[in-house]
Amino acid sequence: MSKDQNPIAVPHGYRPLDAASLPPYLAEHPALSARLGGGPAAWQVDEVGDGNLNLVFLVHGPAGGLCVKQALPYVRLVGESWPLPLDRALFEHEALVEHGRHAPGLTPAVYRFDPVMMLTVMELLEPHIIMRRGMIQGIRYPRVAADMAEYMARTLFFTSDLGMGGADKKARVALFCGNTALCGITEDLIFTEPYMVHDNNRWTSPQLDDLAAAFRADAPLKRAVSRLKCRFMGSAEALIHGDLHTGSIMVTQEDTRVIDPEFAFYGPMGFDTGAFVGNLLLNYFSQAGHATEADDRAAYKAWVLETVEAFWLGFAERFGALWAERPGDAYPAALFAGAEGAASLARAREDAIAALLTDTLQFAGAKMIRRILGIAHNIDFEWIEEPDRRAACERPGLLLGRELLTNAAAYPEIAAVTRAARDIEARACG
Ligand code: SR1
Ligand code: MG
Repeated sequence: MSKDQNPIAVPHGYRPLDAASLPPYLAEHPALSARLGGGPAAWQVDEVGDGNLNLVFLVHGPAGGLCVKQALPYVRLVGESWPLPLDRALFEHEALVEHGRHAPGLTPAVYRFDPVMMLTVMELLEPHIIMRRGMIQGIRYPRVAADMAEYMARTLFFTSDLGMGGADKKARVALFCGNTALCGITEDLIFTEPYMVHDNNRWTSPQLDDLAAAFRADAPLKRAVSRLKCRFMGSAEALIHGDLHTGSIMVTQEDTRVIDPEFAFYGPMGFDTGAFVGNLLLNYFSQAGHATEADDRAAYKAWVLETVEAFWLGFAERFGALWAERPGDAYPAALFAGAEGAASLARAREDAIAALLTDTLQFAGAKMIRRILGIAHNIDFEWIEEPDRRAACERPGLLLGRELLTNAAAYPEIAAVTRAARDIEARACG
């Protein structure tokens, strides 16, 4: 489709900004100018968007900084031949504000949303870096497991039927139902394309041709991923971030912030927890590709798996505690009176969290496979230049992804998953 045929609705007055046009735009808004200090001539603007979809500007002034994210009417990764609705910026803003309310201090502050320019002006996070980039360098983040456990426990619990009233929740479900284009991307790119011949797919070839072909012919795997796709499409459990990989997390040693919830909608909680776990596991497998003579990355790999375990155990504990403190409409207190009732409700909580671990592992598996066989890859692997070395890291990632997707119930404890990661890697290298 050419640019002229692009059917995306563009609000009157919308124009993509650049380093020259952003300062005059910001100067029109006194509250924003005041944060920067001085005038437009003194503001340094850098466009740093390295994601797949948007423009991202970092602006520095004499008194402070801002981050500006603007939606483009097409997929940046591909170009104008792939149109994409601008209203994703609206859903992102709604989710940023709501998740920020439920998980204070774990998202960037939002200063302004412009529904014509489809841009959000946010707190400039400095000296934070994208977690994925830090992990590739082998940097440990001591807070990240607990912070991500807290973020997901709070955002998922308080937007679910466990933590809010039924009528309010249905109104929020209705609002986020409009984010169909971004849900469609996930449905196609994660749950469908990697399992078929498709122009969008790519992998390290010819090294992984055998596994790509085997997955396309794998009936149990295709049944499992299709069941999961159906869960993704039909389970309005909570307001999920929708793209919670390690590229959507900004970190320092002391601070963790979750950014970029433009894929947000009411979906299965395990999609968020699984995205985080799956991307940690992918990083684990990539470490051998970043090892040097001076650092074999063995200690860092152990830290990555400790982080997987600490995240899940922390999440389960915090989610269960919120539920115990604040029983909502879905499990009415009237049904669980007295000591026997309390024990029965505790059992219900344990069962639900155990089921959520199974969902988490299945979604983690799907996320791992799509980043190796689908259109959008991770720099954890992409930055391993030598194809044989890269494929040797990707192969165990694919194998564990398949195992989690098809056999998640065999992993009732998170420690069994980290053990499987070590075993699969050892077998692939042995
Ligand atoms: C065409 S968009 C590809 C991917 O980028 C985003 O980060 C999402 O993960 C999406 O699937
Ligand atoms: Mg993103």
